[in-house]
Amino acid sequence: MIEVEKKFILTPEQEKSLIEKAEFLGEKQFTDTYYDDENFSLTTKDIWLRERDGKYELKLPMNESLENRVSDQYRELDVEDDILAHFGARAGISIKDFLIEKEYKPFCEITTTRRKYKKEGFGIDLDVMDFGYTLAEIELMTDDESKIKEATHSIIQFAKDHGISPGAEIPIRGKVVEFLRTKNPAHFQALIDAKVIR
Ligand code: V4E
Repeated sequence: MIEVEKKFILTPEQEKSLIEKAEFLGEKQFTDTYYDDENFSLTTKDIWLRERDGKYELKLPMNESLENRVSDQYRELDVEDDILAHFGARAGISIKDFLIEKEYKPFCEITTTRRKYKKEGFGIDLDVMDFGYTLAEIELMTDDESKIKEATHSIIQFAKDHGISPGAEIPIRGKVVEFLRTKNPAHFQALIDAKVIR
């Protein structure tokens, strides 16, 4: 299954409309630490390596090239051996030693409080971050890469039904991008130069 998701910044009224009659699935808090080297070798290729509450996860772009990106879809690896294999790490090395060898260091730490809801088959995540940023994500599962566009369209329609217009001309900044914009302008600029963000 492929998770198609779209981020939104909501007004209190839009949030109220979205969660009205939605099923509340629970609240959780997690802390993410993101890693890269001093040349931003990973993130300028749109590769995101993080430790979430002690568990390593890697998000890889599904687009063929940054210039030809068809959607903001990522492939996710959450098994340490798969992550190490992706990087071609030598056999038997621990992920901690691999990070040291590659000089991948933490560049961002974010604690998120997430409330999860379900409504009409759509997943809704309301995220509040510890650095004063809030985001909503609407998600839909699909079983086929060819249906990503269709799923994205359904998400946009669902949002519109709740008075939320996506504003396609300005992509919503994810939490890490917003963190870098405010706290590490040099890294933020490197992502713009690499066309990972605009
Ligand atoms: C994919 C990505 C980053 C990694 C963080 O991903 P995100 O979905 O924002 O985090 P989160 O906590 O919601 O993960 P989940 O719990 O759903 O697994 S950091 C930047 N990106 C990509 C990105 C981009 N290319 N452009 C913009 C404007 N924002 C984000």
